[in-house]
Amino acid sequence: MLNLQEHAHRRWNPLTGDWVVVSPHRTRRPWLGHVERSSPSSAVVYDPECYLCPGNARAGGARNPNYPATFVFDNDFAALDLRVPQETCDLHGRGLLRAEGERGLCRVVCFSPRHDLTLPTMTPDQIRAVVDVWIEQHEELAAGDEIGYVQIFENRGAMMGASNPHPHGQIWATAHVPNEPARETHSLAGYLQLHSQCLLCEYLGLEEQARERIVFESQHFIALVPFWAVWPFEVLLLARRHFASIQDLEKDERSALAAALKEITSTYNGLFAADFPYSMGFHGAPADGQPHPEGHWHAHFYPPLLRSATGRKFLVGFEMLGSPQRDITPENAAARLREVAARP
Ligand code: H2U
Ligand code: ZN
Repeated sequence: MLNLQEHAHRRWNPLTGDWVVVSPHRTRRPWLGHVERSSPSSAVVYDPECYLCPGNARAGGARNPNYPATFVFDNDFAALDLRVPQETCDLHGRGLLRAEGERGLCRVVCFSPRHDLTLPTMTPDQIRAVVDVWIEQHEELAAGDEIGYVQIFENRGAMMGASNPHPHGQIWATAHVPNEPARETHSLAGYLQLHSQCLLCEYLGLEEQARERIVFESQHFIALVPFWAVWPFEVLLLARRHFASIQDLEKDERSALAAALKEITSTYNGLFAADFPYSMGFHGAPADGQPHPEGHWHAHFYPPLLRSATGRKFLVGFEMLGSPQRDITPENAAARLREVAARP
């Protein structure tokens, strides 16, 4: 009989339709990597060289105000703008070389004026202010006629491409729905049509029964290592209530989200006693003005670390050319995170 803690197998991601190969027996193989110390987090409250600190100059001549809490600005090196022609083209007319103009906006969100803070070291109230800014930004950007999706995210740590330790995230608002939320929306809509149920509400219920992959729970949120996780310590943060957009978060849910973000990032930092890099972001319904009964708002955390503060997982070789693969099972990863989360 197939034993998911022992035999090689593949697991299906119902949100994307992808498969991930799991090889639990390989965790017993000898490992030749070694544990190094990671660079300590920034100790200075203000860095005169930082382009995100209050009062400092940014590239392109703008200067940041002396902001007391959060600060949002248009990215000086925006990948997208609103002026491109909304045209499609099909080079040679064979349907193979297709392209279309992509309009959009890119913003940077400073979470705090303090250069040395991070989500795990900010207070829940300070993070709540960031949640409020994300909601305001989503409201403003999603209301734009030309915007079809608003992607809020944070890259943390040089390993994940963050350019600066100053606590900040980004928002990209695009005319088209990007690949990942488009696939999720398609799967969620298909499931609703077939089962008259929300895929993620059902999944949440199954995880509550199984209790194998939960990292922590609160009144409004549940954080778990999904059954189909690709990254070793990937976390899916699910809202308990069924709603489609970050704009639907009620007051107590906003505070609960702030608390959950602090909990997840603190747990990550506790795992290898070091600053834990990750990309995190929110998925909700497209901003197309349509009702999205299938949408169930959630956050994904994709951290690259595997064995230590410097030992990362690479998605190369078979993973680039075939399917993603993992050794440590999601159940095992959840147990390790749960242990850290439970520490006083
Ligand atoms: P990341 O650390 O996630 O790369 O985000 C920082 C963003 O800040 C990055 O997208 C922008 C970069 O384009 N930036 C400015 O808008 N102005 C600057 O003066 C430097 C960096
Ligand atoms: Zn700074």
